Amino acid sequence: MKRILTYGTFDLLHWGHIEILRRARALGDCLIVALSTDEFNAIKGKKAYHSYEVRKKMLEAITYVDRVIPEECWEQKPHDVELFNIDTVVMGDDWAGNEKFTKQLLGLCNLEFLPRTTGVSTSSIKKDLGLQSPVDGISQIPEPTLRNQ
Ligand code: C2G
Repeated sequence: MKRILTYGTFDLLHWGHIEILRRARALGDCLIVALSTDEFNAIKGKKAYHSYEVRKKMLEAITYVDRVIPEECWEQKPHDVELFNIDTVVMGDDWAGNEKFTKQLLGLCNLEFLPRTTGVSTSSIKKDLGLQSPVDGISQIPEPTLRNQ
């Protein structure tokens, strides 16, 4: 059983996210996604449009995703790889060579950086839709209510 792990914010889910998840899953038998929490996004300097809970529900609805776990800090990667017996960590190639991956994971598991899907990004969607963080004074549409059934 080859276990794959990837990390990200996955806000305003788009085709580029689906494509990295599809290709990551195709490299093994099971894909775990470590999803950045709202608190960790603040550390990353990102403000997601959707909350962690909404982003988690959306990822769990994707056929390529077998499990979603929280990503709470940069340093958790070696622990995640050991805990979940990961064969390969997969990221888009905007992370290629980044020490947050290479330094922490070399010798622990395989690392695959796959070409990013061009022409789409969460920031370009936000810009095109005129969605900016509340800091810019643009109010956000309230979060969708999550139903449990
Ligand atoms: N991605 C992609 N093509 C795009 C946009 C994103 O392949 N057009 C990939 C990114 O390379 C990343 C994943 O989709 O592997 C998730 O992207 P983000 O949600 O932007 O994740 P990021 O903010 O880069 O967080 O510890 C690592 C971080 O949590 C990664």
